[in-house]
Order: sequence, then structure tokens, then C-alpha cells
Amino acid sequence: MLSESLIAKLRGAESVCVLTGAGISAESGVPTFRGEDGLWKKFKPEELANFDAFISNPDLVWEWYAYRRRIIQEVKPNPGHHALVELEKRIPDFTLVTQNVDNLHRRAGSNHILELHGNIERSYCIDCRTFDSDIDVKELKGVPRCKKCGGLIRPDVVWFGEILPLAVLSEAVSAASRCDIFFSVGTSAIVYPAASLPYTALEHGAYVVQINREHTDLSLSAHETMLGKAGDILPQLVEALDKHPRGGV
Ligand code: BV8
Ligand code: ZN
Repeated sequence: MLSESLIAKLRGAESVCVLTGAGISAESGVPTFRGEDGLWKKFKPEELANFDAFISNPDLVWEWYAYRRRIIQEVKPNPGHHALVELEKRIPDFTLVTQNVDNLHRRAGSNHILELHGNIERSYCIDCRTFDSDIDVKELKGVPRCKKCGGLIRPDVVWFGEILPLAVLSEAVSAASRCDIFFSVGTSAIVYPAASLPYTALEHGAYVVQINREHTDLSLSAHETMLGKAGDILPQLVEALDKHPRGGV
């Protein structure tokens, strides 16, 4: 159930910024990282999602990414992803910032997407940086090699200790700085600098709403925390906008 203040804010909002995390893809069947069934339960991030781990054991890291890519090939966007596509159509200045690398927002039809942590479906050679997007993970045996120079190929995702794509990050910071409403959806809000975005929005006077299955550190600062599934709550935002057409506050 949406609060009266959120409905009023939505009706008057010119600019909205949404940050999503693994929780929005959970209902599609993509495991999250830190939840009860999280990926990190079976694997340790320091063993896998960092460059040194890749160099010392590229086959193991690729086994993990190939496993995740196979899951992503089998799943499809869920009502949470689709609701964000609809919101984008209704809000004049709408920015979707995602920590997810699963490409589900794009497959759902979102246009203006900022991928802070890269995209698992892209890969590149660590020596000559040639991109190779036709790696067949079904047949993959060990780390793929660059067709051009024989170098190791890595997934085009941001690992721990690696800097985020700076142009993408600065566009996300400016969207968070100018928005009227900031939504943090399906994220444990602990990975920085992505997790700093809702605080940037707060500092600039935005109304910050967290939509998540459980409380996080952000619960202490957000104006509202709506505990529940993204796939249930996000469509309510679209319904509210259609029931109370935008304009009056
Ligand atoms: C960097 C790889 C420095 C891709 C990932 C302060 C400033 C800067 C950096 C740091 C800092 N403090 C610490 C750091 C280091 C580190 C960091 O933040 N560590 C954390 C753990 C403390 N940050 C970095 O290393 C970043 N790099 O800043 O480099 C630098 C600076 C200059 C020069 C050189 C270097 C890089 C961060 C990116 C790391 N890459 N993954 C991949 O394999 O996917 S992080 C990993 O966690 C994923 O990418 C994911 O995107 C990210 C966040 O996880 P969530 O999406 O939040 O998922 P999670 O499972 O945690 O939570 C899901 C939530 O959903 C839960 O709360 C659950 O309740 C909820 N949920 C579940 N189902 C639903 C739901 N909600 C709604 N509906 C549902 N149905
Ligand atoms: Zn190469």
C-alpha cells in the first residue's frame, strides 16, 4: 500500500532516479549475492569477484561466470523490471542505475540504463582489450583465449577493488543529485560507491524510498522503507500514477 505522501510526490515528480540491485532479479530466478540462497553462500567474493582471483585461477572464475550466464539465458524479466519500463514512460526525467550485470533491465525494454558494474554478457581480452561477445558458455571448458593475441578473456564486470566506469558513475551521481524521488530497490546497500547514491539524493533534498525484502543500513536514513517484493510494489507505483494523473501536488 503506497503512502499518501509518496503518491503526492509521484504526481508532482519531474525527475526520478532508481538504483536496483540483485533483489529485483530474484523473482526472475537469478540468485542474489547475500540472501539466504545467495551466491556468496557457496562462493566467497574475494575468491571470485576480483582480478587477483582471476589471474590465479581463471578457470574457476570462468566456471562461476559461465554458471551465472547460463542461469541468465534461461530466465526472463519479471513484473518489477517491467514496472520500471512503464515508469520511464511516465516520468519526464527518469534514470535507471543498476548494480546488476544480468542485462534483464535492457531485455525488459528500459532505455536509459546506467550499468555501474558492467554486463556479464560482454567479455574482453586483458592484453589487447578486444571485446568478444560470442563466447558459448554451454561448451566452455576453462578460461577462453583471445582469438587475436591468445590473451586471457575476462567478463566485462567491475570486480572488487576495480574502479567503476567513471562516465557512468558521474552520470549516476548527477541523476541522484537532481531527482525529486530516489528509489533504492532490491539492494543490501553495502557495496560502494553505488551505495552512496541514495545519500547523495538525500543531501540534495530528494524523497528517498527503499523497496527491499529486509531492512538495510539505508533504513535509518530513507524517508520510507517498503518491506516487500519489488515485483509486487513497483507495479503499484505505475497504478498510482495512472489513477492520480501527474500534475497537481
Ligand atoms: C571500488 C562484480 C576502489 C560483478 C561486484 C568506499 C568507497 C569505495 C569503495 C569501497 C568503499 N568501502 C569499501 C569499498 C570496497 C568495495 C566495497 O564496497 N565492498 C563492500 C563489500 C564493503 N567496493 C569496491 O571494491 C568497488 N570498487 O570502489 O574500487 C578504487 C577506487 C579508486 C581506484 C581503484 C579502486 C567495486 C564494487 C563492485 C564490485 N563488484 N560484483 C558481479 O560479479 O556481479 S559487487 C556485487 O554486490 C554485485 O555486483 C552486486 O551488484 C553488488 C551489490 O549486491 P546487491 O545487488 O545489493 O545484492 P545483495 O544480494 O547484496 O542484496 C540483495 C537485496 O535484495 C537483499 O537485501 C534482499 O533482501 C533483497 N531482495 C531479495 N529478493 C528481493 C529483494 N528485494 C526486493 N524484492 C525481492 N524479490
Ligand atoms: Zn587479445
